[in-house]
Amino acid sequence: MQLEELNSKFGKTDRINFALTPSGLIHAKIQSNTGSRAIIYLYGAHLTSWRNSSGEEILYLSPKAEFTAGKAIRGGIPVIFPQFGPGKLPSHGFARNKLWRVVKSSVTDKFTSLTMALSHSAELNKIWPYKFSIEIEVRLSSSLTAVLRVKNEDDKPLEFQCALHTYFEVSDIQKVALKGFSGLKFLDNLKAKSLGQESRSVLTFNEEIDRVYLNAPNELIVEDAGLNRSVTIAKNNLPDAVVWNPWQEKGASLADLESDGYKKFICVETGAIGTPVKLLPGETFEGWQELAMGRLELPTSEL
Ligand code: TA6
Repeated sequence: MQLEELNSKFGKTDRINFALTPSGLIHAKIQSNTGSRAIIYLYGAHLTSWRNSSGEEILYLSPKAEFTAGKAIRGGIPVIFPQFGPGKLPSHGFARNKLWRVVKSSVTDKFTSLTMALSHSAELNKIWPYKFSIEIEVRLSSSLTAVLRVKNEDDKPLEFQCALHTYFEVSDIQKVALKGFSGLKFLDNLKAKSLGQESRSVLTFNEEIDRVYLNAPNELIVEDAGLNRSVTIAKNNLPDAVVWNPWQEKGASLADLESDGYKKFICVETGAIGTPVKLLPGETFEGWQELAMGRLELPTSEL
């Protein structure tokens, strides 16, 4: 669908606007009634920016991110489907590297929402022979919600993994603390997916981490002492939470990450990974995450 048609069908005055970017990709700029803003590309249905009403950016987007077909945008919230990590399909599946279509937009006094969808096709059938549709609904108010829905359009069972691979911008990775992971079992991608158990009540970082925490609580917290900022992650039906930072050596090996870029983000990714989702013909999966930004409770000594 061309730009003019997108804006005439789904644009909403100053709340939802589609534009062509220098890379040739189209994105939507959306704004809530509270003044928060977000940017979502049709490519990958990829959220690349979320700013609160004060204009503070909360997601990390690499300055070296590539906006070219076939390459995932480094940062923001890549949509991971139907496979997490390496496997029969290219790593992290195909959804983040495909052009999605806009299917719905709405503006209410509570939020601005935009829904994009991707369906099975002859091209995809060659690598993943299942009839499906996936959609992501982004809802922006003072918080940012992403709802994932997958429908089995086939006459046989459908099995998949999915995740919202969120990159949070931070002041310095060594000033970040994550809460909600205490006691969780995890698959350690740095040790051939060996099973471990988290003993810490607060996760802090001084080396590479790449763990799929299984059956995580439906509320997790990202704290950044450098920005005096906390982001609460609420989730539903996305049981697992991946924590990833490549640290210096692996970070330097990523061509689309700035040098020392590892210092500026932490990935906390909600998803259904440890136990793939199974849908019978006609069944639909729905999972969502809601991100809400707040300020850290300053210790009384600093008040
Ligand atoms: O976030 C977990 C992870 O699977 C890591 O192992 C790392 O590969 C990361 O995703 C980024 O993957 P990408 O394919 O986007 O470079």
